Amino acid sequence: MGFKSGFAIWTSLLSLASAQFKCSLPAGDICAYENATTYQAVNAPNCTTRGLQAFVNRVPGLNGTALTVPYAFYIDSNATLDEFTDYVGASVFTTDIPPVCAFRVNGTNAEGASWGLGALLPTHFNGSIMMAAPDAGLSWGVASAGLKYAFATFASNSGHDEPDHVSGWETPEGLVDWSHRALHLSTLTAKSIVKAWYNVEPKYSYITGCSGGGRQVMKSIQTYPDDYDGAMAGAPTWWMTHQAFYSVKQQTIGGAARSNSSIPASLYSIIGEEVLRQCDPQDGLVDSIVSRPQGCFFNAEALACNSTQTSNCLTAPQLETLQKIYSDWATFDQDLIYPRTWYGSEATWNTTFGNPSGSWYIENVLGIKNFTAQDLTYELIAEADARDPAHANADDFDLSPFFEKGGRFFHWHGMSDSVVSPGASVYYHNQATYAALEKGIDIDQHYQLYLIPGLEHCSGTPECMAALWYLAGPYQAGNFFNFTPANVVDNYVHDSFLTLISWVEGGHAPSYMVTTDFDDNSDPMTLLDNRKICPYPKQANWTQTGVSTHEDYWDCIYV
Ligand SMILES: *[C@@H]1O[C@H](CO)[C@@H](O)[C@H](O)[C@H]1NC(C)=O
Ligand SMILES: *[C@@H]1O[C@H](CO)[C@@H](O)[C@H](O)[C@H]1NC(C)=O
Ligand SMILES: *[C@@H]1O[C@H](CO)[C@@H](O)[C@H](O)[C@H]1NC(C)=O
Ligand SMILES: *[C@@H]1O[C@H](CO)[C@@H](O)[C@H](O)[C@H]1NC(C)=O
Ligand SMILES: *[C@@H]1O[C@H](CO)[C@@H](O)[C@H](O)[C@H]1NC(C)=O
Ligand SMILES: *[C@@H]1O[C@H](CO)[C@@H](O)[C@H](O)[C@H]1NC(C)=O
Ligand SMILES: *[C@@H]1O[C@H](CO)[C@@H](O)[C@H](O)[C@H]1NC(C)=O
Ligand SMILES: *[C@@H]1O[C@H](CO)[C@@H](O)[C@H](O)[C@H]1NC(C)=O
Ligand SMILES: *[C@@H]1O[C@H](CO)[C@@H](O)[C@H](O)[C@H]1NC(C)=O
Ligand SMILES: *[C@@H]1O[C@H](CO)[C@@H](O)[C@H](O)[C@H]1NC(C)=O
Ligand SMILES: *[C@@H]1O[C@H](CO)[C@@H](O)[C@H](O)[C@H]1NC(C)=O
Ligand SMILES: [Ca+2]
Repeated sequence: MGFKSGFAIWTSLLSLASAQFKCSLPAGDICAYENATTYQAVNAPNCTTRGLQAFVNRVPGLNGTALTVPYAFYIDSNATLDEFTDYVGASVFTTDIPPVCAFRVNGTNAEGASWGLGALLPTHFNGSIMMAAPDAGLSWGVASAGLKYAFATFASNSGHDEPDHVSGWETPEGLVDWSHRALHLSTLTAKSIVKAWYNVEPKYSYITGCSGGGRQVMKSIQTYPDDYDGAMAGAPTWWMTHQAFYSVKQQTIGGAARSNSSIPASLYSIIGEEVLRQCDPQDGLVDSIVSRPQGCFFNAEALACNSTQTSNCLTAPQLETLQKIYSDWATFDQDLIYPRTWYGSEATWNTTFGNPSGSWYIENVLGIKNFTAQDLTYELIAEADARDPAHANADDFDLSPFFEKGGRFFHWHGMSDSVVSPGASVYYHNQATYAALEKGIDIDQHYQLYLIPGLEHCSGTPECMAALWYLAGPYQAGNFFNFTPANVVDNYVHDSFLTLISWVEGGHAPSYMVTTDFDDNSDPMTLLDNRKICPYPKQANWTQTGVSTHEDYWDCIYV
């Protein structure tokens, strides 16, 4: 069927959304997706490698890019889904999705770019698309979780399939692809495919990602403000040059392994328990969660060894190391190099502190081979900033081009993240606020930052805290669970992605979000409780007029 004749059929096939997009909000609340118009896949080819190849060959608007389709699967049941996930190794691909054609496209163009695009095109979609930002390879799990919203969904590979730390991709062109170009070209390819497939221009475009994917999201809205309308970035590694040196700093902060100043990993949980003992009540509620690590006065002496306590305690040189861990890293002039690790992140220190293991960015991107802690100097960081290969730092603080075309940016970060410091997100938000102020823009209407108490890097929480860290939305849902819990996803305050959609399409800037936790973190149907999280710099405070396990009894206040 040609694209032209498809148009006539499409106009006669406008149909209502299926009952699957059900909404259960109190009367008066926005629930745009209920009864939403959906569009049929009027021009869809047979979902085979051959059918898809013929289709992409004819997709207009790609200016002579070469597209190849290495594989395609039609998924109409959980059985075919298994076949597909086995093939692409996507362990958390969500089950119970609408029928989709799943395929990969490899693209190249004359400028030397190359990109891999994963596509999940349902037989009906509601006019909007979602991209899973590149992290390592194609994030099929995240893309699959976006199908819940009746979107056509995609994933980009940032130009290479292997994780970033596996070297081999860092050619000059590979660096540009990784920095921003592969995602941009994946986006243009996706939009052209959608237009040809459904005979309708994509209406709204969304993107989500965490960590390296969070950097890609930020780079996208900074470099190509027209690509997306709604962007969600978690724990972004936006400050690559400084992030990389901080990772080395973390590995060596206590000096040589087993020196008298190094803190053995066996003490991390003991430090974490003491932090919890002191900082938990300081936020106003003893609930095993450190909610205001920035405001905690921590007395590290409580951990000191003495004549009666000689084990499970810290010596004087170790206490000095601890002091360094909890302090911002700055130059002699007090310019910030990288923000400190926050109280309440100790449970993950075994992945970040100690164990010198090098840095792929310093070795393979900056090309400083056999880098060791002894080589670390301020001059080297300044040199890295000056070079910033392929300008991978997402450090443009002026988001006005994105704001002015109606773009909305939802930024989130866990307070218990020791991999990417939450302070790096605060720093970016502050700088972006100053840049917006200069242009007379009210930043809260366009960009909000949510710091989530007790959340580690992108997902998870320390065992001793059991904090509420789940904010739903495709990133967390698709990356960590293989299904989306229906009881969290149908309501826009409980699903951060619906919040973003309502913000973009309805102009409703959120005033808070809700996080959730579960009895059993591997089973998201076992909902335990909910709590408000607040747009920075506001913080959640229990009203004491009802249970602390329900979001209604929390306020967002300036502390
Ligand atoms: C969706 O349709 C049902 C049945 O017609 C109606 O009761 C409901 O109010 C509609 N929802 C919205 C958001 O328009
Ligand atoms: C799909 O495949 C069938 C059987 O091979 C063929 O008859 C049909 O023309 C194909 N349709 C499209 C749209 O390519
Ligand atoms: C093709 O060219 C048009 C016009 O210059 C441009 O807007 C579009 O982004 C290009 N598309 C790709 C995939 O390069
Ligand atoms: C094309 O896709 C396949 C995966 O099916 C991948 O192994 C291959 O490296 C890709 N080629 C390019 C140039 O990206
Ligand atoms: C697929 O699996 C989900 C979750 O396990 C289940 O709810 C659903 O009924 C299954 N769908 C089909 C078509 O078997
Ligand atoms: C598509 O669905 C989302 C939520 O699932 C909704 O907010 C949006 O309005 C829908 N878009 C269209 C064009 O119907
Ligand atoms: C720690 O080790 C250094 C170097 O070996 C030594 O000079 C210092 O006295 C030691 N400090 C303590 C408190 O043991
Ligand atoms: C020694 O340290 C432990 C805890 O580390 C503390 O409970 C105890 O009071 C201290 N004893 C003295 C004599 O300071
Ligand atoms: C780090 O510590 C946590 C909490 O004690 C534990 O669950 C995890 O397995 C440890 N990870 C490594 C790499 O040692
Ligand atoms: C780095 O170290 C490896 C072995 O440790 C050595 O073979 C190599 O020559 C070194 N490279 C440079 C550039 O010093
Ligand atoms: C938090 O709420 C409680 C109860 O309403 C109130 O007493 C307290 O002052 C609030 N905390 C702050 C920092 O405003
Ligand atoms: Ca607390």
